[in-house]
This record gives sequence, C-alpha cells and structure tokens, in this order.
Amino acid sequence: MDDHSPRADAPAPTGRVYETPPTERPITDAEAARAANLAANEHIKIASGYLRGTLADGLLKHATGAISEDDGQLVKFHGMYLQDDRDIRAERTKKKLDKAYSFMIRLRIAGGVVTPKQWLILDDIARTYAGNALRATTRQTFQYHGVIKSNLKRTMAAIDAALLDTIAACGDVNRNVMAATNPAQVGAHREALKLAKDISDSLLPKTSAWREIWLDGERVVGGEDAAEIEPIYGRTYLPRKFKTVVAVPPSNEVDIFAHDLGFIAILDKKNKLTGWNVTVGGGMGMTHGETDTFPRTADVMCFVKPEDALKAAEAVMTVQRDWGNRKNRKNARLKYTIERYGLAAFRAEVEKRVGKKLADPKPFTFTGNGDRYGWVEGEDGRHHLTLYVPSGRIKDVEGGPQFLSGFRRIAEVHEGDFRLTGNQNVIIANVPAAKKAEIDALVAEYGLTNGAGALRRNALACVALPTCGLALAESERYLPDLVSELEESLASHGLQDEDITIRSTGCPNGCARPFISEIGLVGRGPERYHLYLGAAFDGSRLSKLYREDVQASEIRGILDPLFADFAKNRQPGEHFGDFVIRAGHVAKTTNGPDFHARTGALKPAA
Ligand code: SRM
Ligand code: SF4
Repeated sequence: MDDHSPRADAPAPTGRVYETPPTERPITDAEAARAANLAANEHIKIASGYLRGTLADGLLKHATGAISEDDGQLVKFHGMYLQDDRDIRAERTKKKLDKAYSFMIRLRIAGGVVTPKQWLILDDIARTYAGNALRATTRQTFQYHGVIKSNLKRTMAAIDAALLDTIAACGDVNRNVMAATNPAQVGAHREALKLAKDISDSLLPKTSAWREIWLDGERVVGGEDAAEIEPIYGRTYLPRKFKTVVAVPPSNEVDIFAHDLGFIAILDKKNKLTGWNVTVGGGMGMTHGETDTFPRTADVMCFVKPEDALKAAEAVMTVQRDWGNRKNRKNARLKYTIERYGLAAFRAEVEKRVGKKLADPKPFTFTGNGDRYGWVEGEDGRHHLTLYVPSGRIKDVEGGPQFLSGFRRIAEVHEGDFRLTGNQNVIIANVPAAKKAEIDALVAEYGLTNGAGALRRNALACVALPTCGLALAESERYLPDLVSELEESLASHGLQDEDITIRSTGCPNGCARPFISEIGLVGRGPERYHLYLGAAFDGSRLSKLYREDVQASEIRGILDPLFADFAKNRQPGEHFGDFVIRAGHVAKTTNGPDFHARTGALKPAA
C-alpha cells in the first residue's frame, strides 16, 4: 500500500533542464493552414469544417463499405472507427476482394451509468446491427463492433433514442470521463459521478456536425467564427486524445495514474467531500523500439476546492491544447508536454488560467485497482452486485454464460441502474433488499455467476484481433487460456487465492493498461509478447520489461519459478509486483523516462 503525499517516487526535478513554455497559443488557424510541418491530422482537422469533412457524402457511396482516409480520421471524433475483419483479410486479398469493412462504434457514457431502459435499447441495437454483442471497455463505456456502413445512421438514431450519443468518444478531444463506481460509498460516488458528467458536458465539442450527419439535424449557422462554434477547442481541437477520470480512494479502479487528467476525492472523517487532488500527465501508449515514447504515471499536481474543479479541468486541457506537440503525434499527449516543460511550469500556467494559486495535494491512499466482486451494501441500505464479465464481452456463449440474454432479463425487472467499471465488468446497482433474490435467481439461471479464480478476476485484456487494426498479437482471445495455465502454476505453490493483477494487450498502445499491472504482456508479433513485471498493485508504479519477445508457450515456464520464490520468500501482505523488485528479479521503474532503463531479468529466477 503506497501513501501518496504527493507521489513518493516522483523523479527528483534537480538537474533536469526543461524547455521554455510557449508564451501564447502556438497556432492560429491561419498559421496552421500554412505550416507544412504540422502532423497530417492537424490539416485534416483544419479542412474539416468543424468535423464534417465529406462524411455525409461518403455515407451515400454504396460501392464501398469504407469511407475516405481523411474521413476515417474525422469519424473518430464522432465515436467511430473504420475496421475490417482481420481473420479473413488474407483470404479476401487472395480472392482479390475488398476488405470486409465495418465500423466500431463507441458510446459516451460519463461514469459508465446506464438505466435499465437504456440497457434494453442498447441490447436491441446489439441484436439488430452489431452481431449480438456489446463490448464493455476499459474506460467504462460500450462499443459495438461490426456495424456496416449502410446501418450506421440507423444505429446512431437508435443510440439517440436511448438518450445517449457517441460524440467525442474517440478523436483529439476530451474523451468519455470515467468515475469511481464505489457502490458502497454512495455520497462519494454521487460527487464523483456529478463531476465526471459536468466535465464531460463542459468539455464536449460544440459543433453541430454530429447531429447533422447522423440524425439529419439542421446545420446550426453561426458563421465561421471559431470562438463561436468551438469556444474551447477552436478549429484544430487538441493535439491528441485527452482522457479524464475521477477516483474515490481507497479504490483506484479507474486507474487514475494512466490518464491525462484525474481528480482524487479527498473526504473528511464523515466521508464528506472537501475537494479534489488533481493529477496530470498519465498515459500508457508507446511504440516498440522507440525509447522517446513511453508510458508514464500521472503526477499529483495540486488540490482544488469543489467549486474550482471544473475550472481546473478546463485549464489543464487548454494548456495542453496550447502547449502540446502538434508536429509529432507520437509525442503529443499531455505526458510528453509535462516532460518537456516540467510540472512546475505547467502548474503555474494552470494557476494563471484558473485565476488563483492552488493548494498542494492532500494525502490519500489507494489499496488496489481491481473491482470488488459480489454483493455489497451501500451507506443507504441499497445493494449492489458486481459481476465478472470476461473481457467485457456481453454476448451469449454457446454452452456457457448467456451474458446478453441474462443482462436483458435483469434489465426487464431491475429498478436501479447498471454501472460499467474500468475493469470491463458490470455492476447491477441500487437493488432494494427485497429484489436481491430475484436478481440472484436470474444471475444463476443465465450462468452469470462469477466462479473466477483470483488471477482471472484480476485479469484484463484489450480487444486486439480480429477487429483492431493495430494488433500485433492476440489478446482477448488468448489471455483466458494463459490465465488457466498460470492458475495451475499458482495453485501448485499454494497461491490460488492470491490477488495478482495480469493484463495483456495486442500491441504497446496499452489499451488494457498493461504497464501498471503486476504481470503485463504486450504483443510483439503472432504468439510473441514482451513480459513486464514489477508494477504496483494499486496502479501507481510502472512495470519494467523483464523478458523480451517470448513465445506464448514459454510464459508459464518463465513465471513459475518466480511464483515459487514469491510463495517461499514474500513478506506478510507483500504483493507480487513489490516482491519481484525487493527480491532483485527486476529493477524498479520510477517513472516514464526511466521505463526503458535497466530492463531485463536481474538474476536467474530458479
Ligand atoms: Fe485504446 C487505439 C481499443 C482503452 C491507448 N484502442 C485503439 C483502437 C481504437 C485502435 C485504432 O486506433 O485503430 C482500438 C480499437 C479496438 C477494437 O477493435 O475495439 C482501441 N482502447 C480500446 C478499448 C476498447 C480496449 C478494451 O479492450 O476495452 C478501450 C476503449 C476505451 C474507451 O471506452 O474509450 C481502450 N486505449 C485505452 C486505454 C486505457 C485507458 O485509457 O484507460 C489506453 C491507454 C491509456 C492511454 O491512452 O495512454 C489506450 N488506444 C490507445 C492508443 C495509444 C495512445 C497513445 O498515447 O499512444 C491507441 C492508438 C492511438 O491512439 O494512436 C489506441
Ligand atoms: Fe488494439 Fe493495441 Fe489497443 Fe489492443 S492495445 S486494442 S491491440 S490498439
């Protein structure tokens, strides 16, 4: 358990030379249009007429299931990605057929809360347009896969009918805002959810393009004045994606250290909110072999009173808007801006924009970044059931759990709400005591009971193949088998009940946050992974590359001796991620730039 007051292992700022921050907003529209060295996406944004591009026309072109390349970038701001089925790509190429194109659609659901009525509509959409599946993501929302172009507008209209949308679920904007689910801490959850929704609303792009294109809405006229059309973003939006989360200690289920901007609730002894610590500069994505790209855990920058939180969010985002790198997208996230100019300069600029000095962070403690499974009773006597959903894939498994049908039946009788967690799970929340038995019966009838071992309930895998265009290796379709193997190995050392976090991704973009997991697997190529160890159980410390480019079949053999050593030599209460560092198996990572240093196994594990 680490005490953050602020980050105990933050790198010493002494000796580090930072660049001088820009004094004014670096690109005006005119400058941007002229600047040839800006990243290609900047030009696409400028030319798009506030995210319109040629999307409306592209949808009418029936000869192809795809859209143009530039529109493919723009459509992300509308919450969609053009994909193709990679399982059949080679076969189709051989037959000289076009790729099997379809779209992934991601919803914006601040804090991951949906009503039963909304659930039923989302279920209908899954059955009608999206291959009978919903996919709960690592950022508390749903994705649909496999929606074909001719069904896009119908799908969006149905989403609108659920009083939901997909605006800014992807793209260079503030994305879906996550919030702690904390079923037991009702008051704190309410505050966290409110802040998440407020930030989501206030930092939402204001262009009417989404309604126009997908719902045949009227074009809102207002000239071409950026200040009027997009008062916060302007014509060029942000240099890169921007992610915001709200956490309530002691649970770090939202993995606050992995995000650009975070708010940590500081509660008094009576669990009343006194304000928020603000975190900045977390992120996971990197590129194999490029050491100027790295994951980074966020810094705990300052404390704000509740009434200043929204202003602080806008200030952090607009400093990144103005200081972020628009020439190189690989170095454009806020984490690199902070590495470039230093936290002190960044904080000073945020304070200038908030209009006051901000207090230093208050102490807080996180105990873990996983979910609490099973029933818990909240402060108000309502009950909440967290159910494990393997990789968040809500579908009916032949001969197995019927997640789609089961949750539908529950939605038909449930009077509370559903909450998606950042660990791809689902909470049936706000159940009165009298309804518990009915919910339990449905959970049993549809096979939704957890029954997962300790490692599995702490496992997270990104989508990867077959839909993700960036995957180098399997993840969601591979991790369950590996976990079965590792659970055998753990049991042989008496560690079957040990909570150890394990996460896999098909590439180093880090969508399941593998670099803050005690065991992290990151795809290198078909059936080959980098193996990372040594992250903190509470998600506050990055891991380190332990073994490079291992075959999937080797992983159990590599980890087994480490589990044996852990079982024999661990200290009471010590977590696996801390143990491998103390026992000298792998070096500790202090933060982002240190991630690539001192890699590799430090001693033979046996
Ligand atoms: Fe992600 C891109 C899926 C959470 C870092 N992510 C992608 C794309 C859209 C691939 C693409 O660009 O073509 C993936 C779509 C796969 C598919 O078929 O659905 C994809 N990311 C996901 C999801 C669905 C993973 C999951 O299994 O749940 C998560 C959706 C979250 C959401 O609801 O918004 C998801 N992605 C994350 C996270 C985790 C987080 O934010 O907590 C990260 C790491 C944190 C971070 O942002 O640094 C993450 N995704 C990336 C990156 C690397 C960004 C970077 O700074 O380098 C990319 C690639 C990119 O942006 O260029 C990416
Ligand atoms: Fe795709 Fe890589 Fe993200 Fe996995 S980590 S979903 S493979 S982009």
